[in-house]
Amino acid sequence: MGSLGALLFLLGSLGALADVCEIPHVDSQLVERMGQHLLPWMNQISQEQLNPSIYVGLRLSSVQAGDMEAFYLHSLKLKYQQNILGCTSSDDCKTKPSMGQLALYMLALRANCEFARGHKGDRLVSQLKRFLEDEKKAIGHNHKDYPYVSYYQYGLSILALCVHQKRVHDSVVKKLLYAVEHDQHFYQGTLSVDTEAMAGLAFACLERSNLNPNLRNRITLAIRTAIGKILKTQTSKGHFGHVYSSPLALQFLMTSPMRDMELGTACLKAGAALLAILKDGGFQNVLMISTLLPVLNHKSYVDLISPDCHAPRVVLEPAMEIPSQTQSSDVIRVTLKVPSVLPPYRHVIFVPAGSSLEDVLKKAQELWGFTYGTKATLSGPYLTSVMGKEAGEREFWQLLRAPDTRLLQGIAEYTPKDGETIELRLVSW
Ligand code: B12
Repeated sequence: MGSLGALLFLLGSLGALADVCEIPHVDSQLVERMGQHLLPWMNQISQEQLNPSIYVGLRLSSVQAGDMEAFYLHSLKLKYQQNILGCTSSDDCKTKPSMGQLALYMLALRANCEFARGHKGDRLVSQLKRFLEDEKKAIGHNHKDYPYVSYYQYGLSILALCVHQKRVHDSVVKKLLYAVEHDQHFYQGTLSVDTEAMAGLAFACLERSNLNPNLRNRITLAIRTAIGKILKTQTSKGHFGHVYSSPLALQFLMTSPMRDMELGTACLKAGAALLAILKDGGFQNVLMISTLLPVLNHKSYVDLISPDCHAPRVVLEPAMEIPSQTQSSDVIRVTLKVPSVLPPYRHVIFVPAGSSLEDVLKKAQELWGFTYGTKATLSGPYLTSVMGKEAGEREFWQLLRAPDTRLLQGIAEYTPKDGETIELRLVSW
């Protein structure tokens, strides 16, 4: 705490000098440690585990995975091109990637300095444009309805097409502009910093590439609006929203050419807070790490407009095997509560200290009549059903610590403390 205080004090004085968005100097060993977390994932090339975000994160970072990188991209191409081009029967189509996954794949191609060209490239681009048109229709003329998927993936898809210099119709961009102008990126009364930042990244790309000249002024204004809204979410600790929203927020804020003391100081503070958490080993999720690595290298997805594919990057060595720590024999008590089903479920579960929430759910399923289902996503296992009840359209099973604190991590990463009550609540979003 003492050293963080000193760091913040130092930044306070530095703040007087910072008027663009930068983060404090990052120790290269820390970056390497972050990168090493991704290496085991690069050996997992099953369809379900392949994650274009890992590839993008590494290519925009100061570290590299050597030959594994080319092989990983090759596996991504096999998966995505087969899914898009080879989708002849309805069975094949079931595994079709979502709009956002397709967009991330396009970012991965660009991260390797490739443009979507030729027959395969055209199919990709038209597929993504079709998705966007469908989303636009779902939002409706009066902007009052919701996209089928999310505004996050809407912004991500515009960004992906933009870095490939593919123009989308003004009407598609206008939906995202309206959403930023009219505070539509709020869920349960809180701004989704990630969604706002993704929209901001898309606008920053459109502004630089001038792909929609008729909307230029509106885009510039929306960027300022998004910056203002994100700055307002900064917590006393320094995070934008919270710790896991800060990486994408910083990517966006870093794209701003605006010289502004408030922005400069806010970024230094957010960067210092993030670095303190990294030093404590606070980031484990691969998706999070892959979003953070570009920030540590002062890059963002917008740099994929003209990526530097020859930038020197340090080759990562696999992390040294740390002798497995003697497992704590302590047992903790966690109460699992599900009020959204009839009869409501409530049980005390005993698990070894350090167990994840997923371990608690497994134990409850094994011994205490609990059932649940998950689906694999790029962020890890996502809870889809509880006690046989599937979350419906625009619903999800929210994870909370009683009485009412929303968890910031998913079931695979959150580790409950002794005596905690975890609630699974079916809510609309
Ligand atoms: C939109 C969104 C949601 C929507 C998803 C529904 C939808 N139709 O899109 C809703 C509101 C339901 C949601 C719920 C949750 N979310 Co959310 N979500 C996002 C957001 C903004 C975009 C996801 C996305 O589209 N990615 C792009 C596509 C291409 O990737 P994908 O893997 O195919 O996307 C799917 C998964 O991301 C999944 N998903 C969404 N959230 C989460 C969270 C976890 C932990 C997992 C495993 C999966 C998952 O839904 C997406 C659509 O199917 C991200 C922000 C981000 N930076 O990723 C946060 C984010 C992934 N969510 C987060 C969290 C914490 C949650 C919750 C755990 C919150 C809670 N306390 O309940 C729950 C999940 C609970 C569960 N049932 O397992 C965190 C995860 C942080 C971390 N440490 O890993 C993120 C990064 C936001 C943040 N900055 O904190 N989320």
